[in-house]
Amino acid sequence: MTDQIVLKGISAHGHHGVLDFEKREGQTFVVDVTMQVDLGPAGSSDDLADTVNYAEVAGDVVALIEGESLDLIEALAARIADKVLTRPLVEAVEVVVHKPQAPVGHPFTDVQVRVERVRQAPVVIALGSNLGDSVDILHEAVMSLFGVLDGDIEVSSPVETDPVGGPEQPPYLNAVVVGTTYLAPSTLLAELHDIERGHGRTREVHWGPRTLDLDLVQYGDPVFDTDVVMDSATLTLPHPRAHERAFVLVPWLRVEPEAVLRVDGSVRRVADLVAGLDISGVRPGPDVDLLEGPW
Ligand code: PH2
Ligand code: MG
Ligand code: MG
Repeated sequence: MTDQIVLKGISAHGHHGVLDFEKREGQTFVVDVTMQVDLGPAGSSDDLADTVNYAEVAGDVVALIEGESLDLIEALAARIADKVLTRPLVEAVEVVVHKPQAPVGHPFTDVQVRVERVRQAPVVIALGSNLGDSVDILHEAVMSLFGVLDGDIEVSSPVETDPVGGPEQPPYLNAVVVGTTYLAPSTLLAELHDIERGHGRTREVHWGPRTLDLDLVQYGDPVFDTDVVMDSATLTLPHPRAHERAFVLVPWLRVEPEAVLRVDGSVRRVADLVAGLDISGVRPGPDVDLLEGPW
């Protein structure tokens, strides 16, 4: 993906620098921000909600330039990059901070630092299947997720669960995968839909039986306040019902005993959520390793 939004020459007065007079009097800082964003959706919808509002980014940059005094423009650039990456659609960012009036002691035209940051977010994905050979399907889905996510993943053992809601249907096998991604939430969701389709999943009966369901439960880390909270037409984060679903929380807790989930704005331990749920509909599933297979 090579689409970019480039915002150049944002300037404001800040008090960053090592020397006393820099902290006292301040000077002009100029910032360029280049964001990797998939512009396909906004290109076809012509809707601001499908892209990154560069005016808001400029506002964030000015607030950081004018904010807390730092010694180094490296630190300013890093903070700007981190802030820009909290926007769900930004996959990577390059930030250049210029300090054209820096006390260099010799004639010069500009000094700049450049940092590049890619998004790297922990993600929690819930898997479910109650049609077809569910053990095989979950194993193949886990292998596909291993390909889509970056680095190691942790996979729960499968649990067998009574269906919750929907029409009368067979029990489910559910599992949870915890991993890391460089993809923006909407891009990751598109990958999950691809994997579902690869298993013959069609989106028909709401909450009906399915060969494979992959749900994005959480994106980012609530402990560090880096989790994405969003409610668009296609994606709600965190998953709006995960906190009340034993078939999600029980396997999640097994792979991540210290897991936390944001519920109505507050960060809750998954262990505490599970303690308050009826978990009688969740039983141990087949004794298999869904990542390693075969059995
Ligand atoms: N998924 C649903 C609805 N109900 N029940 C169980 N036990 N497991 C599921 O994965 C499940 C469900 C909608 O996605
Ligand atoms: Mg689901
Ligand atoms: Mg789903």
